[in-house]
Amino acid sequence: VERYEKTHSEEDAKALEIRKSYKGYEDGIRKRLKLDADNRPKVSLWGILKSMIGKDMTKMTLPVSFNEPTSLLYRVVEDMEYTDLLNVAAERTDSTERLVYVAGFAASEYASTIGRVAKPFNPLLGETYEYVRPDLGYRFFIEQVTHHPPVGAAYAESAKWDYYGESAVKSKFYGKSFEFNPLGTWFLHLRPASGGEELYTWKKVTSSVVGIITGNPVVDNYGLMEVKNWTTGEVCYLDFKAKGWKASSAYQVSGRVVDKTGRTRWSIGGRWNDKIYARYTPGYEASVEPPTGEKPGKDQAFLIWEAHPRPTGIPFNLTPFAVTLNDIPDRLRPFLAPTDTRLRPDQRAMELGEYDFAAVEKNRVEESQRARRRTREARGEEFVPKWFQKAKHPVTGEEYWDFRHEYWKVREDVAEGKTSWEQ
Ligand code: CLR
Repeated sequence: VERYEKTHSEEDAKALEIRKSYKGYEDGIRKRLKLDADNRPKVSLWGILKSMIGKDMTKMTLPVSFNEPTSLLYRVVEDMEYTDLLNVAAERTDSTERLVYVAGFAASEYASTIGRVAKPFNPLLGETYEYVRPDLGYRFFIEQVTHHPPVGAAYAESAKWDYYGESAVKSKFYGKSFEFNPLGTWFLHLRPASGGEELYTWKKVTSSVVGIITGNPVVDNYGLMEVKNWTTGEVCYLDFKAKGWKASSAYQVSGRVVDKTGRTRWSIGGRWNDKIYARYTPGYEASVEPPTGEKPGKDQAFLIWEAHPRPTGIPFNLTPFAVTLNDIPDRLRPFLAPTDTRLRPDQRAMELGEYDFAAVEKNRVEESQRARRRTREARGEEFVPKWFQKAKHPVTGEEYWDFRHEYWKVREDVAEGKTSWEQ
C-alpha cells in the first residue's frame, strides 16, 4: 500500500515534530510518591462483591479504598513501559524477527498487572492525558471518547513507530472470578531501518481477578493473541495459559511465528511476569527453555523481554513506570490541557493517601459530569470527542478512532500564546 511507504527524511521530520512536545518535561521523571506505603483499610473484597454477581464494573459503586491512584487512561499508557522492544524490532532486517519483538512488546504489558488488585479511576467523558518521554523519544495522547461503555482512544508516536487503538473493556463479575475483556484492536506502524513501513495489529487477552472468595485475590491474564503483520502476511500466535491448580502453569505464555505460507520460523516461550524467550525453529515448533550457556548455537533460545524490577517503597503495588504518570512538575503545568487527568483532585488526593477527601472529590466531579450530561440532553446535543473521530481503517477495514493529529499542534500554539485551549 503506497500510503505506508515512507522515506527516512520523513522519519527525521517526525522526530523533529515530536521534539516540539518536550516543552514542560525538562525535569525528568519522578521516582517516588509522597507516600512510601499505603495504609488503605484492608477490606474483604468478597464481603462487598458477593451481592453484585452478574454485574459489570461500571454498575458498581465501590468504596474509594478499592481504588489505586491511577485511571483507566493511565492503564493504557502503561503499555509504553517496554517500547524499547519496538525500537529493537525496527533495527532487525528479517521481518519474522521483527515480529518476534513486536509480539514481545504486545505481551510485555501484563507484568504490570501483578499485585494490582485495585480499581483505577473511571475517566470522565472528554478527559485527556498526555505523556511525553524526551529520554525515550516518544509522545502519547489519550482521550475518553465515550462514557457508556467507557472507551479511551489513544495515539503514541516515535520516529520509528506509531501505536494506536482503543481501550474498551467489557467486565463481568462471576463470583468465582471477575473478568475484564478488552474489545478494541491495537495498531502498530513500524518503520524498519531497512526501509518501508509495516502495519501490525493485535487484540489484548482477558484479564481476570481470581481468588476473591478465598480472600487471596490475584490478577491473571489468559487467552489467545494473534499479532499479525499485514504488510508481509506473517503472524505470531501467543497462548497465555490460565492459572490452573498447578503452580507451574501460572504466568505461562508460549507461541510461534509463522511465515505467510503458515510455516513456523520461531518458537516463543516464557512467563509474562518475568522473562520471554524466542528460539529459531525453522519448520517445526518446539518448547523454549531459558538458554543454559552450554551449547551455544543458532537453535538456542535468547531473551526477548524481561520485566523491570519492582523496588520496595512504592505504595499500591505500582510499578516504577506507573509512578511517573500522575506527576505534575511546575514547568509542565502551563502546557497542560484543562482536561488533563493530572488535574483531577480525587486522584491527587488518593495518591497522597487522603482517602476521605478523595471520596468527596470523586463524588463531586462525577456529579458535575452528570449535570453536564443532563444539560446536553435537554439541548438535544450529543457529546463529540475533541481529538479523535470515528473512521474506517484504510487497511483492515475496521471501525476505529482516528487521531486527527491536532492535539500537539494546539499545544504548541498554546505554548506560543497564539491560542487558548478552549477556542
Ligand atoms: C488490562 C489490559 C488492557 C487495559 C485494562 C483495562 C482494565 C483493567 C485491566 C487492563 C487490568 C485489570 C483491571 C482492569 C480494570 C479493573 C481491574 C485493573 C489494564 C482490576 C484488577 C479490578 C480490581 C477489582 C476491584 C473490584 C477491587 O489493555
